Amino acid sequence: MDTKKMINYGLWMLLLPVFMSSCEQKDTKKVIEGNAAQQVYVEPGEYDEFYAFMSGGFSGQITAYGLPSGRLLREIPVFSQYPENGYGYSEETKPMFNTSYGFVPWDDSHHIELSQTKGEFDGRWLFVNGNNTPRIARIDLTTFETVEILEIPDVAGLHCAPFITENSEYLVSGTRFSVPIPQKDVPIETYKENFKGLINYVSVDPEHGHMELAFQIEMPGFNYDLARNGKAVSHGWSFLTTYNSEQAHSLLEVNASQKDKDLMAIINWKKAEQYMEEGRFTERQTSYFHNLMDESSGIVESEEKTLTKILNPKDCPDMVYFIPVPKSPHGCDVDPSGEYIVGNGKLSADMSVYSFSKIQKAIEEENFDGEIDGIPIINYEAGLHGILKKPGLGPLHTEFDDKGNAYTTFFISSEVVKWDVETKEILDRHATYYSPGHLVIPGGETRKPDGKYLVAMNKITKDRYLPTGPELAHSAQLFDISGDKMKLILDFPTKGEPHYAQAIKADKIMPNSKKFYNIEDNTHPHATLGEGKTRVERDGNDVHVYMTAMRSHLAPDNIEGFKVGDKVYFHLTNLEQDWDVPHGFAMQGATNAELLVMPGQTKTLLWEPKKVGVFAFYCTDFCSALHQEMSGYARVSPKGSDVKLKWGLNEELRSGQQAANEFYDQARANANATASNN
Ligand SMILES: [Cu+2]
Repeated sequence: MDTKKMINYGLWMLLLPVFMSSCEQKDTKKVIEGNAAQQVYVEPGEYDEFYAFMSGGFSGQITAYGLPSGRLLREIPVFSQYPENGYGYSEETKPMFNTSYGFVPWDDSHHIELSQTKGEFDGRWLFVNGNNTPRIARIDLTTFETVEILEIPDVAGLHCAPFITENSEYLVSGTRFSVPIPQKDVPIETYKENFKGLINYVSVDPEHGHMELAFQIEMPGFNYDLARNGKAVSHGWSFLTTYNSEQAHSLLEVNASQKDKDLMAIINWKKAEQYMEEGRFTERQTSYFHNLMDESSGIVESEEKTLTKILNPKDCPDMVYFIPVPKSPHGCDVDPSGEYIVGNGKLSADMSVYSFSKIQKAIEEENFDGEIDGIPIINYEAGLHGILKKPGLGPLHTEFDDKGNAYTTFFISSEVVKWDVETKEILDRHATYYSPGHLVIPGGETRKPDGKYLVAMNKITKDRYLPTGPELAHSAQLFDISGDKMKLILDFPTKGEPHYAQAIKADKIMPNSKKFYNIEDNTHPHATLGEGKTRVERDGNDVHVYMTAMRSHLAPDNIEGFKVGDKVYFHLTNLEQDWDVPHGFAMQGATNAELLVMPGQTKTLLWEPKKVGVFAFYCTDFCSALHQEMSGYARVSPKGSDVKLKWGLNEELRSGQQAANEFYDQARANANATASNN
């Protein structure tokens, strides 16, 4: 096929879903079967059976839904600033976005991974990757808060992440775009000489969940796309699909689709651990950031790391292998037994299912077809369990139920196909509306799937909902998979562009959900643990307001003595000790966002007044019948004015504190005078 034909072919493949979806439009309203309404109806006051966590794609966030209702429970901010609660705007959380590139307040979140113990979800943490400025985040499932972000150095487009091992030993990731390592100024056409890939192993502390970059494996300059780790029999191994084994660097839709087969990387990480212990790694200077929240103060500490440890397959035999996988693979999924690995070639008519025991046998017998950069290529047929012949067009992802069945999404033919993993027999197929990417079955990537529901995450929405202008919400579709045939029972819109999701039984999370923060445990250095301790302190141009919130007032609520050019830090402590009573804080003209402070917590908003006058602040969260009264005034005087700090509540500006402050000002002036004399 010449290049022009290839381009036409590429265009045709792109347009196909649009044609197919418009042909199917007429039938889409008649696809509901059985008692769908009863199956998804959760009575008022009742809870859903599962939590489903969906990545937000270009929103950078995660959303939590209830299943089967499809009700949106919460958006969890992760990689993007979130004015709704001040995440990434408050002084405590700004450092969460520190990277080796500086402050990066947005990313593209793709793959959700729940923590696992013995191959089952344990409900402790949630991990998700940032695709663009490569990072991995951890969310604490007792608070639904992002508590940690670790940058991954020397990779680009961390799409292939953060896939977890069955006891949460590691989060495995691979670079989507190979780059010069270390970064340097070279012509792009020197790709083959200068560009390399890295596969990264991040360890997870079993007690606290803290992440650490354990080691990186140097790999050929391919594009590493998706991964899964072995489980049960294959525990200790990772499987990663790669594309662009052509090592093209331009017009990838054509140039990276030349070969009939790409490669799946197979890594023995137990062996890698052994080589690490033996010291067979090299160290390289680099830069990446580790941002960790202290959960008792709510303050994020940011640390730059400068060293990484690299394992090279050339020095570490029996650690990395390749096996061919049909044209432009995407998903790479391991069944609950750990024996079967499904490789989906986006541009291939068939799907390859590999057998872990056959792969092991081929390795033992050295049944290899050459090597790349010292990495043996396992003979394709030797590792194969079998081929699923023409199951559909554009296979992307596979999940599993608890009865030995696999479910694969087909982007181009817009359907989910159910098939038997052992016999490779196709059992059922059901249209989706339209063009599904990932799919999720609760526990579908673990050793214990719950084969009750399946959610297809569709990339194209078109006519499914009332139109909302050119941009439509992406769409999820819930299927009942408890019987022989899949039944479509619900459509619901989603936020951003969900890529992957994971769903977990609600009872694994609900009992541990935090209701409020104990105020006695608040170790924030600017906490105000009682209304009597509220005060305002000046330190040069920095002014610290120690403020409290309690239904229904902020203390102090009248503050004078701010000056143009000041940096005012409002440290607001919510003194409430009850569930569901956050207080908000918004300052007129502040150039960031509000704060939303949970009971028992302290959060800080920076305000830099630019104008003289009296400005209002107020609580933003409707907290009581007198919420509208929960407000105050801040007086701003000209730069250099001699208006002294005064603050108070109930118009009784505290003269005692005022006197104390004058004394403090005088002491500071004396100290400054002494300092400048020396
Ligand atoms: Cu309030």
